Amino acid sequence: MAPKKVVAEKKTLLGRPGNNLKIGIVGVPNVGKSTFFNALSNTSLAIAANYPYATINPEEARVPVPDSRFDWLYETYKPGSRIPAFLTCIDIAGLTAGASTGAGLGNAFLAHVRAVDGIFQVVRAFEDADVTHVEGDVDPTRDMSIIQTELRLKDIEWVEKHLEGMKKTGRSLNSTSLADKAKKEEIATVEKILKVLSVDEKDVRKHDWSNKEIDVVNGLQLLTAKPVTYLVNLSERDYIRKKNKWLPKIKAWIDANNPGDPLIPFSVSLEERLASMSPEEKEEEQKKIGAQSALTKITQAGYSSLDLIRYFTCGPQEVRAWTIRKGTKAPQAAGVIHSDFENKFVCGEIMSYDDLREYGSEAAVKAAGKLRQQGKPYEMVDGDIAYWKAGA
Ligand SMILES: Nc1nc2c(ncn2[C@@H]2O[C@H](COP(=O)(O)OP(=O)(O)OP(=O)(O)O)[C@@H](O)[C@H]2O)c(=O)[nH]1
Ligand SMILES: [Mg+2]
Repeated sequence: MAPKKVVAEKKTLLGRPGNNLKIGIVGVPNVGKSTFFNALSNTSLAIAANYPYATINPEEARVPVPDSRFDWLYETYKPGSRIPAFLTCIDIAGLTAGASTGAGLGNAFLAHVRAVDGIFQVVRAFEDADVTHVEGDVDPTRDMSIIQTELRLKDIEWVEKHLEGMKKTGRSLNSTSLADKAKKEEIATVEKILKVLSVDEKDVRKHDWSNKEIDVVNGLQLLTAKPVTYLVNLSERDYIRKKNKWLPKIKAWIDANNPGDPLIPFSVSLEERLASMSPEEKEEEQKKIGAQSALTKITQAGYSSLDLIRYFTCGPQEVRAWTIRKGTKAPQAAGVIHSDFENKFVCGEIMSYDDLREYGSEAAVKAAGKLRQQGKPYEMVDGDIAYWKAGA
């Protein structure tokens, strides 16, 4: 008998489905969130002439995500216009201890966090007597614990409420009908989520869920299910010399509490300074101080934390990057450009960026048989270059 073919199950992504994802800037008060946000949106405003909608409203900015592949395509096609991939960032007010029970801007804050898909958590590791710390002194890991506790408490409250409701309507469930069986399974998963949060004291995203469970987790839109990128705000001096007394402790805290979450040291005051300069001045300043702005690294990390990838459309008029979620199929990827492309999808002519790089021109890629027609089941790969064909 032939061995049974084992097909690895494709992991469902945590989080809301869709391609239009947002990242929120979160932290305790006065750690430099808005200053960082302004540096980010200045960066997008500085090139706003080229790209529409850099700033959507004062708290929301679309920040270009640098990509060397995109730059190369632009140099190669020399189109009239270029539109890179964007990361939508949202500035959120500071979170204080007790927010989950309504302290400070408590519930409003948590509603804002619920509305984003990922978190940039700004952690203050700079000393400045002029900048008040709500907790009295600078202590980054205490601040990280505060945020984690508040988000977790809110999740616990949310899940408990949900569970209560489910159990109430579930009383009459019997095991014979399929729908009732599914309902029971769902209750069991919600109970497990509650256990992970309250007994294991883990963030939801740190548990290895099955696909079936992920469907339930995603339905609940939990705060601790959202990916977190820790941005540690250092003084300019510490950032330049790559040394800070808190950094080892912060690393250890992440390893102990949320292993694997990315940590990026940066300096908000340096970014603020650089953001106000012309590109030439900025280049010169970075050379002079011997350190680079961390914004590129930060936006790239935020983008990939949301499981976003991009494909390109290239031509003499425009080179453009389109943001999609990992695992997106060709018709939905085409639909990002226009819903007609999805509804009347015929096929895509697709080549990989690497092949174009290797063969040097579209014609050469085609001659090598590497420009392929892809149908509806095709799953997009990061860096694909696509021409869509849609019916009339
Ligand atoms: N020394 C120093 N001061 C900073 C830095 N970042 C921000 N500040 C100052 O800290 C104060 C608060 O900065 P914001 O960016 O408004 O802080 P925030 O985190 O948005 O604060 P809330 O919105 O109130 O939670 C301002 O006076 C900033 O000038 C930094 O990197 N170094
Ligand atoms: Mg602020």
